[in-house]
Amino acid sequence: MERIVVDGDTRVLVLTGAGVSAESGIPTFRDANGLWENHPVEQVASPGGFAADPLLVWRFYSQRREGASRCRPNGGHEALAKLEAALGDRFLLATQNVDGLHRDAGNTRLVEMHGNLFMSRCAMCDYGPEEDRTVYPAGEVPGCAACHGRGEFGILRPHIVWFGEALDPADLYRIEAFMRAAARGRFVFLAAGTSGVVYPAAGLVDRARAMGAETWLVNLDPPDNVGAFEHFVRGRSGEVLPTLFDVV
Ligand code: BV8
Repeated sequence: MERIVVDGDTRVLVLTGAGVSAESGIPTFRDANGLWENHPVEQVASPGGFAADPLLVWRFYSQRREGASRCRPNGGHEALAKLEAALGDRFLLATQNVDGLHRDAGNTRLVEMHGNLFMSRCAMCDYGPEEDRTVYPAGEVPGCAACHGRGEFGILRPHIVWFGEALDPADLYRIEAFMRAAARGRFVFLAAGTSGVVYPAAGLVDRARAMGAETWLVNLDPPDNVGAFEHFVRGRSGEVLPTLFDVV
């Protein structure tokens, strides 16, 4: 297997998707019987879907909270935490995953581009985002205590970026700033476990390549955008990532 040699002048930006958590037991989105199989995206992961049926959306996210709370990081998560420990500020991890497993594995130089399953905020006022690991029973939509304290009616929503919602500009700025610094030396961009379908995350490889990055993809099978990468390592990220890097 090809390996990525990382010397003192190399900065590494990693983008992960649902495939990195698959070996921890978290269902992916687009594989057969994936998460979206049972629910049309618009219904459970869009502002319109939440406005139309907050009960259904909270049931969908409560089920995912319940499932994810039983899952642990796998060898792929651990390899990325080890790489951050070796590289320090020459490493940044941008994840599309909302399961929190990169945090559990020890990554701190982490951008959770699509939010976090275990955080909630008020859909009406500026309360939150706060940690919230509650699995709400079917038929219950959590209210916002801050709103209620003012005699208003507000409900909580998952702190997740839904389709049609903008990502946090501060997150995008942090990734861009890292890429610009990386472009001044040797810049390695690695994507792992992602079908490269969802933007703007899927556009990162194009931006990195335009800035001179060496581009790598680790994926179970070649996604539609495999051609955007110079190197493609086919396999399970939990098996490939632990031996992919040679830090010199
Ligand atoms: C926005 C939270 C604008 C929900 C998610 C161009 C530019 C900008 C936007 C767009 C654009 N074109 C279209 C859009 C709109 C849209 C979009 O991209 N749509 C797609 C479907 C075409 N984008 C948006 O709406 C974004 N917002 O751009 O807003 C804007 C600007 C200003 C003002 C207002 C609006 C928001 C996107 C975020 C959506 N939220 N998640 C939730 O999680 O509940 S996206 C969702 O898909 C997940 O986060 C997931 O991570 C993400 C991507 O999926 P993947 O992670 O890649 O997972 P997938 O299952 O697809 O693939 C897994 C891969 O792993 C597979 O290839 C499989 O083979 C592989 N694999 C499996 N096992 C393993 C493995 N690989 C290795 N090892 C294994 N063991």
